[in-house]
Amino acid sequence: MDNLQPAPLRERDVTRHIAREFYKEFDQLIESDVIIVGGGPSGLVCAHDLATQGFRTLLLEQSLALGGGFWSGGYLMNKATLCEPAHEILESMGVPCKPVKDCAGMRIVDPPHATARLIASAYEAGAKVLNLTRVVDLILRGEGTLEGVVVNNTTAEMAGHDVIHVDPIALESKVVVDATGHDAVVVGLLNQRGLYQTVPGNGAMWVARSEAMVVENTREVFPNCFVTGLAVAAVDGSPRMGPAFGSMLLSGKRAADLVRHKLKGEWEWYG
Ligand code: 48H
Repeated sequence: MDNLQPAPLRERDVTRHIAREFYKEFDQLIESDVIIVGGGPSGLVCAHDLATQGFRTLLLEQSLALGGGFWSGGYLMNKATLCEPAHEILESMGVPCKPVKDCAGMRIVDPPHATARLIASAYEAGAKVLNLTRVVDLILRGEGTLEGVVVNNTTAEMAGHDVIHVDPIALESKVVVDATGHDAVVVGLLNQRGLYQTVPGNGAMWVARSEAMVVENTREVFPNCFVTGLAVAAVDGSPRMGPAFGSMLLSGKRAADLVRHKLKGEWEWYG
């Protein structure tokens, strides 16, 4: 690139084309095959895999930045661990996963690099993203058929309804994936509506058991509602794992696989 001279843009055009592009795309996002709530590692892998297979995939994230808790390792140290074979997911995206001498099955990654590639890969696969968008309720019809989520702008929600009263809007989908980590927000909302048991929150730390249980228990917890990542431990009360992210990636992959079966009509209800 030899020419570094910036093309002269005009203010009204900048505003106009941001608005046009946003609303043109937004119109397509009102109805999706799958809505994934939460843009942490599990949600990003799930979004990548489903979008790769051609499903209309919408990822909703309440924060400005995607990535959830994967920007750093524990205690503000920016190295994180992965259990094998989760490293294959990151390596396929170009992220080095260093083996650890004397610690079979463990890999070390740079979380900012891994997170940046997970985000880029989800986009490259065709997933659509709405950030600063908080899920605050569910669309439920009849006896409790889940048909999407109700969202609001996070900043309006943070101000509180007594300060800014803005009504939320609804986004429809065939399936909703709860990838909200510790809070298991979607399952919590089902609980508030009397449709699911109490969400106990994750149990005390036990890495090996926790990682195995998260992957194994990634599932459809309610018709059309799947749970992935740390939200699985929150829903089941199973142990936490600290800065070990392998099961987040593997769970996101498993959730995508289960959702694919569901969307292809290969089972009705996988309880
Ligand atoms: C929209 C929302 C809402 C909402 C929350 O916490 P995450 O990184 O989740 P996982 O499960 O992909 O990964 C967990 C991992 O990061 C972690 O914390 C580990 C392994 N901890 C172990 C331990 O022992 O503590 O991402 C969840 C995302 C976040 O970005 C939230 O902002 C977002 O979900 N989110 N988005 N609407 N209502 N609630």
